[in-house]
Amino acid sequence: MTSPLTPVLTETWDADRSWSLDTYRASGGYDALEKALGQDPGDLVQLVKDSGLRGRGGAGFPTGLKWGFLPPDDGGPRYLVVNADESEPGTCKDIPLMMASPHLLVEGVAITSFAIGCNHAFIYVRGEVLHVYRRLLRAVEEAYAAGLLGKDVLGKGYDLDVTVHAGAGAYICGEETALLDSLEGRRGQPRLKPPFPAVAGLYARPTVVNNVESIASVPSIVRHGADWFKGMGTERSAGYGIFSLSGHVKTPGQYEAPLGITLRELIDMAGGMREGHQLKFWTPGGSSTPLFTDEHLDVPLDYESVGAAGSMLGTRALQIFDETTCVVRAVTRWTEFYAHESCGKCTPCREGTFWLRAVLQRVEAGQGTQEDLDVLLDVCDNILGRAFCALGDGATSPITSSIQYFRAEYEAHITGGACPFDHSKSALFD
Ligand code: L3W
Repeated sequence: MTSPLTPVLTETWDADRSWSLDTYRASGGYDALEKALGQDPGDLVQLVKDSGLRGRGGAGFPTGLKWGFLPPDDGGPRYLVVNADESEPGTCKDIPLMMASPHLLVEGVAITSFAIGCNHAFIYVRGEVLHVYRRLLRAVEEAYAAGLLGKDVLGKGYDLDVTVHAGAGAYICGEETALLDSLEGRRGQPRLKPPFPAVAGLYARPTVVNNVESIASVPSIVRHGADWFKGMGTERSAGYGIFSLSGHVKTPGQYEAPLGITLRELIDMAGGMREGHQLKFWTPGGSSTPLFTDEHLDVPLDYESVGAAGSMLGTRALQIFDETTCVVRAVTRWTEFYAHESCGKCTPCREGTFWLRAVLQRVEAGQGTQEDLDVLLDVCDNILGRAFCALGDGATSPITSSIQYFRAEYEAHITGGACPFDHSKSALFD
């Protein structure tokens, strides 16, 4: 693991038994909780607002503002739910963070819960990653035993219970309201918004839902202050984040860096592209964000710049492909994923992803027609903005952007009657 520029979240990842309470405390772990418990909760919310921290799960919504949306205390329960259902293709930041430094998340949960007046927090972790679930359970157990959770946390008169919950492995449960339904014991499907979870969330009570990395960023903000955090990144995209680099780079992995860094700089940190190969296309934030090409190597990876260049920063899942990769094959694989994971609640996504998959499989196999490209764009147009949640829109992003940048490659499949690539050379979508 390399963390060349801002090793904050990843600071202790390489330490011996980095996941243990002893190691975490040796590097100042839980000092921020002690500091926070001596402050006014409202001041903590203001601190996070002032820091400019924006949600690290994909949408980039200001974290402090979200906390501030909770209605005034009515004496009933309010909840914090951590979205640890990392499933966006290419995204691999929350899982390594929870494996390497689970106490950073637990400390963030405790500080956030205190700030928003919550006495019961939940961490909803993706079902397939049993090892992460076990590691979190162990960390929570250690924290209870050390008086960092439970009754009278650190003797400051504040009570907090934390429940770690494993889902059953569905991409839709990363959508915050589907996650809440699943946590309540129902089939995970998105709810109509508004009301937003801040007003009516878990068990219809006020609930803050935040991504793992957002919550894990809170202890450092409490420790060092809002100005320190704002001093990194760009004016409107403050701070640092974990960029997951995968695919055709020499050293794939997690690179923690300030927002606003470019792919060119990150590829350098990752040792460059595979020897003798050039960048062809990449995803800035997972497969749900429009593709970029080698023209976009110098786009600053912050919310504004990536948006202005026609994509989304999303989860900072940088999947990198060189010229040996067939873009039609890559997009077909992603579309198979979306069709499989569509929850079926709304017609545009359920039916649309079914047909997108069928048409793409035909085109990829060299059995498509020119008309199929119009059909693909037309189906995408009928999903975009009409699906019940963001997952439908996300399914269209790789298709429309790849046709925009690589139409000739689609046409080569159609006119040549076969895929022109030798997939063994890319070795990513065999
Ligand atoms: C109260 C208002 N709260 C907005 C809250 C809302 C949510 C947050 C962002 O999609 C993206 C998506 C994927 N009062 C509010 C309010 N909120 N207005 O702010 O909301 P929103 O609707 O902008 O986004 P979202 O539905 O949370 C998330 C993209 O992330 N993505 C996918 C990520 C997938 C994972 C995963 O695998 N688990 O993270 C990748 O880029 O396309 O655009 O909390 O309640 N007036």
